Amino acid sequence: MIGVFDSGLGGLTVLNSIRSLLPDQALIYVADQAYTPYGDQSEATVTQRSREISQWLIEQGCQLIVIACNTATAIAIDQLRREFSVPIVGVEPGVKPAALLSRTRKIGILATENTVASQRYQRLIQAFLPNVQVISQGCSGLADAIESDPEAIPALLQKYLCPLLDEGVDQVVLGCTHYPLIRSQIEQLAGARARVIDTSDAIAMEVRRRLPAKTSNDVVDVRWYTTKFDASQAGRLQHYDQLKALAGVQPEA
Ligand code: DGN
Repeated sequence: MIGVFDSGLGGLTVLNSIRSLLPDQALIYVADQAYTPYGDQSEATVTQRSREISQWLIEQGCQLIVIACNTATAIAIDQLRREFSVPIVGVEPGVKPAALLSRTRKIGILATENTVASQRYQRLIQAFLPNVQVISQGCSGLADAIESDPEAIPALLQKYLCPLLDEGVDQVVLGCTHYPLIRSQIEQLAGARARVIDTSDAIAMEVRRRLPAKTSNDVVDVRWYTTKFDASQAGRLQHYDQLKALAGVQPEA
């Protein structure tokens, strides 16, 4: 069984890629919506939330954890790998494919402020300099808008994406797992000027590579949880039907 988590709905984009590649694996998804967006939380909070959720997923029987969040990967993955013995797969912006594909030698990266400020991210982009100019754009509020305020999305995209296009980037990397949920809006704005790069499928392949040979999948299904609950439900994770709908899963009969 594989455990996947994100601050909210964004990790569903990774979950869907894993389900397509590994349809025989049981999965548990946790949306930490009580603490979304991770992009605005302190490093200590993101690390603590990632630790608690990973612990809980392991207690449920998960043999591999996917941090389906660039922000939590950038901040917490090294620490979690020291603390837990199961394989932990993270996500990171697809700088490498973008650098390989770029003809203008200018690539743009959209991510949360926390990801862009992280040492891990800074190290990642250093590897491609000076061959490629990397323009990093922290997109404060965008993941939040995708989560709960879709009407705010067009203005935020104008603000964050248009300056990158005006600078001449020909690749736009989605460095936050929420952003593929609005891929069509991003592509529409980019038009023919830039290609949009998402790494969900590459992450799924990494999961397949790291999966222990023997995994327990007695019941192959996907279980969905959110940490956001009514006061009356305090202390319990609940199934969250909206997650199923957003993940493109038909409601059960
Ligand atoms: N989806 C997450 C990421 O990839 O960074 C976090 C978004 C957020 O919580 N702001």
